Amino acid sequence: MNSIRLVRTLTKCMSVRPYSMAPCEILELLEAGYQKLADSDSKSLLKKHLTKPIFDKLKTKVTPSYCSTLLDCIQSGLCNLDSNVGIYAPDPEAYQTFAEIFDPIINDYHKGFGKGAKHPASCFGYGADFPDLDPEQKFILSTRVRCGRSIQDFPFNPCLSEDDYRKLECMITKVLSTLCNEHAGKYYPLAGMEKDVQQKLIDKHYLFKEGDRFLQAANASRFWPTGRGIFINRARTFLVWVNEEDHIRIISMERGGDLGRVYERMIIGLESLAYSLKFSSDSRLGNLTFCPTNLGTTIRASVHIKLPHLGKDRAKLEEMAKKHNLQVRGTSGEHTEAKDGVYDISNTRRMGLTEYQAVGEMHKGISALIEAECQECCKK
Ligand code: ADP
Ligand code: DAR
Repeated sequence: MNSIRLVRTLTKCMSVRPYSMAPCEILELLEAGYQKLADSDSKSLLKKHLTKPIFDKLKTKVTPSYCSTLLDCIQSGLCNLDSNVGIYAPDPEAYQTFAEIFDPIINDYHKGFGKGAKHPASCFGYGADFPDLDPEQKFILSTRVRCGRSIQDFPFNPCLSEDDYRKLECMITKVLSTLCNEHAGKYYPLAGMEKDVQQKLIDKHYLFKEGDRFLQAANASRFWPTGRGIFINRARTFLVWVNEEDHIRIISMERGGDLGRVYERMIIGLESLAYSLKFSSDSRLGNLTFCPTNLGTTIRASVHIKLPHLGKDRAKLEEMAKKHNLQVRGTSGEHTEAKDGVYDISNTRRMGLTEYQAVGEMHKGISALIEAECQECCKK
């Protein structure tokens, strides 16, 4: 019965969405993938929350406008059992159509954003409220604040056509070319970029990595590198990623720990783009993004920091960071190891609180970690 229902539904969708496989294949892949996940020791939020009743209820559903399936949402988590989360939204409607699996994962990741919760209206506050975290420059190498935005009326990576990627790149780079003063800069398409130039930008932590297996398994890397690229201002303190994981990533970063100045620079850049582009948002979830971990404020404020004592044991550091709603990543970002004791530590929560509160939570947590490091140092 299920396969007949899915076949009927997907056959209607063929005009909207040229699937790469037949409906019955999709169902077979879902059933086999679910069983493999259920039998695994995966620690992903997908494994934790995708119960059999929820799976059976969702496996024949598709989103109304883009015909995205449950497989489109969870195939990355089925292929990568080491996923932390394991699910992405192939289009903005997926959060509604597949709410039974997205809502418990959102609630878990963002620490208590339950079904009845509503993301608050934007409130950025003032960067001046976040003084330099490390004025003596003893611990923090650099500070970065980023947010993401999706362009209204476009789906997310798995549903974008090659033409969509080109259209998005054209729309976004047209606005980027109007940025002025400190934010003025140049756009560098990934297509045609010399490999050594690309690697240098990645090594300097400006440009996104290529070949992220989680994004590839989510069908987020099709037509690569068409439509992808990076905008860089003259001082290399303001960057915009185009069509990596999200349509737009707006990034401010600089050496040292002056979180307030980095944050203010990101706000001004975002406001300049918001003046000319319409972003995709939801009254309950806030700003919509490809990954549910980035919904709401979409803000990740991070430091590259060396903590000689606390940093000796990553597991202990992660435990201490978690108490402050902070997340520890390696030196080259997510799913990487720390090199030379440099950790990327940032706020975990991005929704259910304002931008000002999310950055405040990071400022408070990093200050607490530096305080603990100094106490450890005095004991020795
Ligand atoms: P995001 O989700 O913010 O894109 P990633 O974990 O993919 O985060 O990191 C993207 C890039 O940004 C990586 O090269 C990472 O090393 C770099 N990065 C993150 N925080 C900082 C920081 N405070 N200073 C310098 N580079 C940073
Ligand atoms: N790698 C995926 C996504 C985790 C969140 N990070 C993002 N969206 N970049 C995982 O499930 O581990």
